Amino acid sequence: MPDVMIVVPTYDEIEGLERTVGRLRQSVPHAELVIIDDGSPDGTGELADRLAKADAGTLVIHRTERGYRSAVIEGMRFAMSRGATRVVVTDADGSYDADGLPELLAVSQSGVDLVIGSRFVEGSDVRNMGPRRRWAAQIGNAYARAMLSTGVKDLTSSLRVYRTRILERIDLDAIEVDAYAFQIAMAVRVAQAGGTIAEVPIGFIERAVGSSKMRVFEELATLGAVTKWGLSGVRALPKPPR
Ligand SMILES: Nc1nc2c(ncn2[C@@H]2O[C@H](COP(=O)(O)OP(=O)(O)O)[C@@H](O)[C@H]2O)c(=O)[nH]1
Ligand SMILES: [Mg+2]
Repeated sequence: MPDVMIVVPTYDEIEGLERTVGRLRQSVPHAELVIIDDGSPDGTGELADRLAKADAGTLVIHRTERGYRSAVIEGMRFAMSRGATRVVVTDADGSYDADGLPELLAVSQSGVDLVIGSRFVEGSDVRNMGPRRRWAAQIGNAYARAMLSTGVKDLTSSLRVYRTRILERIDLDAIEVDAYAFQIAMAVRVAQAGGTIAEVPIGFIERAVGSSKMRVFEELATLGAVTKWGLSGVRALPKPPR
């Protein structure tokens, strides 16, 4: 039974998946890794099957439905069903440097409920992120910080380590938003469940292969969701890590 489960949602990631999985497995060999593929037309699912066949620590879930949020939640539930105490979620494109994962896991091990691999704290190393995406992420994060009264600098990072004990206390089905807003909603839920949140600086190199599945729509939807939450009094005030 693995203590740590790494969840990698994929949609059309045939170019980067093998390298990303290899780096994650190397960085944290004691963890299991599950790829959640939503019937990618480019053959990512078949590649995932080949990777799983070659490595007992790599697993695959094929889904017929499509969606980032539902894929991540399915991965979280799978991890919990296998008895993991920590769930890592990360992208298949390799943009979040897998070398930083052991440090995130060490912070998680010390008892922090949500550890965020942060692009926007001192010590982070962000490369190749075009000015538009960087600007959108920074403005979006500053707005969410102000609206939700939180000090978390990178609420939209998709490299995270959750303790399953906090996930068990969150009604995951009640989350209706997807993509970046889902990341923010999860931080809010962790805080509301009485959880602790810490940020650890990471290396981030914007994807060099394949293309982003997120659109301007997701950015605008995130601003809309944050505005709605902020005005209705939703706050993300995590307990500081001890
Ligand atoms: N299973 C699944 N994975 C998805 C879906 N949409 C995006 N992803 C994956 O989620 C991760 C983040 O998406 P990405 O396009 O890199 O977002 P960005 O980093 O914000 O540009 C990648 O591994 C994608 O392949 C989806 O609908 N289903
Ligand atoms: Mg990405």
